[in-house]
Amino acid sequence: MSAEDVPRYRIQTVSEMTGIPAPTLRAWERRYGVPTPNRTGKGYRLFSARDVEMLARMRDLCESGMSASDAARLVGDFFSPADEPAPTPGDPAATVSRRIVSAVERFDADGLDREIRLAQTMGSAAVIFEDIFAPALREIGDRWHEGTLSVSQEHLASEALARATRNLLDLVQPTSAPRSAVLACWEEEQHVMPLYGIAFRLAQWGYRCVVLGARTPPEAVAEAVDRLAPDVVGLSLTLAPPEAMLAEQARAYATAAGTARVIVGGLGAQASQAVLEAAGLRVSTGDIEALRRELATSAAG
Ligand code: B12
Repeated sequence: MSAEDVPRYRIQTVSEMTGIPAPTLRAWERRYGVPTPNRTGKGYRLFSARDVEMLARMRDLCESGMSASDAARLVGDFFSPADEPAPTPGDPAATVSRRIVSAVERFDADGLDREIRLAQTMGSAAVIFEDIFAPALREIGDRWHEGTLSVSQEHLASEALARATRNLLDLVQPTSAPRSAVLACWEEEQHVMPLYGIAFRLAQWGYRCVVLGARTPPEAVAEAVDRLAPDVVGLSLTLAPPEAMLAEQARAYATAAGTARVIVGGLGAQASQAVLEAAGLRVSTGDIEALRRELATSAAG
């Protein structure tokens, strides 16, 4: 028996550790068998560390709006995996990220959904995206680029992760926020996931984000700015076009944004900083703390 499975905690202790009332703990065991703790000779429940972890996950899922029966099924599946790799000790986010990749390798669509739903309980939305979804996306995409994962596997993963990311953003978006942002990909840009990475950060800083998505030309940005009057326009550029075309497009985006503050980020933006700045656009170097400070200053000013 591993240390995690040793029965040690009485029900009151577990209730204090997890914040779950003791009657709820008994009800979850009775209704769903989640978890099924050992009993002492006198019949008192004794929970293991694994049981406590299971309960904490169950609590998080219920708090995020899932029904107790769905949460129990998910938690039960995760803690008794059949043919899936066991979680390895160490960083839990990295472990779940690897399990997402591994589900894609097996083309296990249900397993992929389970891992993604579990990931959604593992911290703030920005952390879930940056520490779990983005590393999985990068690895899956890189393996597709090098030919060790098929187009079909890449699509399976991109679609599932994109759906989960959008749902997560809907959940965490502030509703009546004092500030707003319009986020869009540069003309011809298809890498849309980086936009969501920045949306989670902006949501955390109190911005309501409208995501226009892939391939958004300056005219479309202009219309959104006109209708929504955002404080910030965030543009994502991964693959930059040739320099002369980029400079022309950059000027068009600067005009389209009007008085809103424009920030361009992404791999392509960093590589073309001088051209973009010459057109009056501000380039994010990827230092998220610097961006937070900069936006806070401009919002105050
Ligand atoms: C997934 C992926 C795809 C998917 C995209 C799915 C989708 N709907 O988004 C698909 C399969 C469609 C794809 C297609 C292509 N891809 Co691709 N793709 C990737 C991959 C693996 C991951 C990209 C990603 O989602 N990263 C996750 C995000 C969260 O991270 P990020 O990009 O670093 O973004 C962060 C910051 O840059 C910053 N940021 C980004 N934007 C902004 C904006 C603002 C305002 C701010 C403040 C910050 C900010 O914040 C983000 C969050 O932390 C990368 C390789 C990699 N390891 O990154 C290649 C990569 C980007 N792709 C590449 C290429 C070449 C292509 C294709 C041309 C391949 C082809 N031959 O068809 C096409 C082109 C599509 C196009 N015209 O846009 C190259 C680009 C090389 C380059 N820069 O010159 C890369 C680097 C792969 C490589 N090693 O060669 N790709």
